[in-house]
Amino acid sequence: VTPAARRSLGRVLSRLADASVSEVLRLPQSAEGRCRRIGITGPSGAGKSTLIARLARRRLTGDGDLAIIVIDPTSPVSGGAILGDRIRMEELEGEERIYIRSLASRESLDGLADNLPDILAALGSFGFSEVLVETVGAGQIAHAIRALVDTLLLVLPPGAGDQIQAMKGGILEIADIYIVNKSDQPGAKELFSALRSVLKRRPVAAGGWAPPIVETSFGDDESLERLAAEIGRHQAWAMESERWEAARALWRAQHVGSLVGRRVGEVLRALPPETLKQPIDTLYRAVLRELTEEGAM
Ligand SMILES: Nc1nc2c(ncn2[C@@H]2O[C@H](COP(=O)(O)OP(=O)(O)OP(=O)(O)O)[C@@H](O)[C@H]2O)c(=O)[nH]1
Ligand SMILES: [Mg+2]
Repeated sequence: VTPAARRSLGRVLSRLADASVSEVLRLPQSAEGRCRRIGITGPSGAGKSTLIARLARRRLTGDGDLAIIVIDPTSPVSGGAILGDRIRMEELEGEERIYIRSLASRESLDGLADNLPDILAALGSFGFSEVLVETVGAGQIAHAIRALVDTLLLVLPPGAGDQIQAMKGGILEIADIYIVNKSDQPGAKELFSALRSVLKRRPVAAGGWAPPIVETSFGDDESLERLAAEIGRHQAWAMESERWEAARALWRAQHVGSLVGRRVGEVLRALPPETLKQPIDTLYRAVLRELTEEGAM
């Protein structure tokens, strides 16, 4: 990322944060499909940011630059600055080929930023070859990010064994790589076994992906190499199966769904207050009419 590209990207992303739907649609849309997306999710304090900081340089392959998006449930708007040690990525500051941006999730329902699909698409059209997206949480948030990435990593700290038992039906269905992080701490082995016994029960179709469990810790470089390699292996598998194209189709569906939802909000807010006294079916048709006229233009 050249300094000029960094500045123009910063401007585009800031503009997207408050853009109307029609402004989003006017932005250049190209080449987003080549960008590989990796989601990193897990409970607060699991060590996700530390892990990303150590992993990032190892994911700089020959074909382009890397972007890191941190969805922050607490901060208002960071203006794209690195949030000091809150996101623990100081060691990447000054790395020319890595772009870091944090986004506020604000009150968005799914725990992601409302405009995340726009941001991810914009990063693709700026030519990034890979994006890492950090989100806090499991459950619903993991499901929401699943639909926007190629590869989903679930990061768990030792002591999460009980949670595993509770979550097995949900989150344990959707990650592509499970990470037992902070493996220097007591409880890592137990967590590993708990995960393994749950994952063993999950059938893998022929030619399908059997999610690996990787033990990592910030002081163990070799563990980070292993993780980087597992991500590469998953991407290679996805590209050879239908998964790659299916993921991109799902991204576009999510993106359009998010734009239509926001547009409906815009239309409703622009209605004269007395219109809202009409029955629901009348209102519904009024909103559809508005959207249809727009679509016909
Ligand atoms: N012992 C040990 N501590 C670690 C390791 N990785 C991270 N930590 C520590 O765990 C704490 C949380 O790390 P973060 O990287 O901020 O965790 P996070 O998952 O990004 O946290 P949130 O963004 O708040 O959800 C910090 O004090 C880290 O120094 C590790 O491998 N071993
Ligand atoms: Mg973090």
